[in-house]
Amino acid sequence: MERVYIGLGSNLAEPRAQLESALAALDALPQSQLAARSSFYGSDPLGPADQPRYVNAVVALDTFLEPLALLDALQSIEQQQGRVRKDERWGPRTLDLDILLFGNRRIDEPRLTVPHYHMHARAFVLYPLAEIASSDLPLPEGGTLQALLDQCPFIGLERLA
Ligand code: PH2
Ligand code: MG
Ligand code: MG
Repeated sequence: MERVYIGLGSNLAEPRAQLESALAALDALPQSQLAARSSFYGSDPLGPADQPRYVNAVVALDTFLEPLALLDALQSIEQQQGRVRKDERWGPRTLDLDILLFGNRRIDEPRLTVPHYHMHARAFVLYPLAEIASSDLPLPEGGTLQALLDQCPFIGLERLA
């Protein structure tokens, strides 16, 4: 079994409700156990500025699924929640589920790169992650979560009640 961290994001069609249903769907995944969830955070959009603010969160999932099987399951949850894939990079979406870390593995496949691109400098990933992971959490490429937090100011982020 491996500990996987998954980032959740939404900025369309009632983002908080999108995240709540995603949590229920993650909890129902086969061969997997939802171990922890962060608070929800409001965040300024990264990418095109003419889109609504996001709601973001991070969960810890303990799973026996292999990475690509988990990716398939996450993409099917995204689709069930009305995700339409467009060409626009970093455009608005009803639900985005990103595999951030998969145990201590590095994965470099056409469909999946782990650790997730850019997670190292995104406040809306690192601060929720820090709520549910130890600050000593080792990263596959060396260093710890704390070292990333030290380089990443808490800007454009708001912890939601
Ligand atoms: N996701 C993106 C693009 N921009 N901005 C915020 N604040 N939060 C996100 O989850 C996000 C984003 C593409 O996945
Ligand atoms: Mg994303
Ligand atoms: Mg994604």
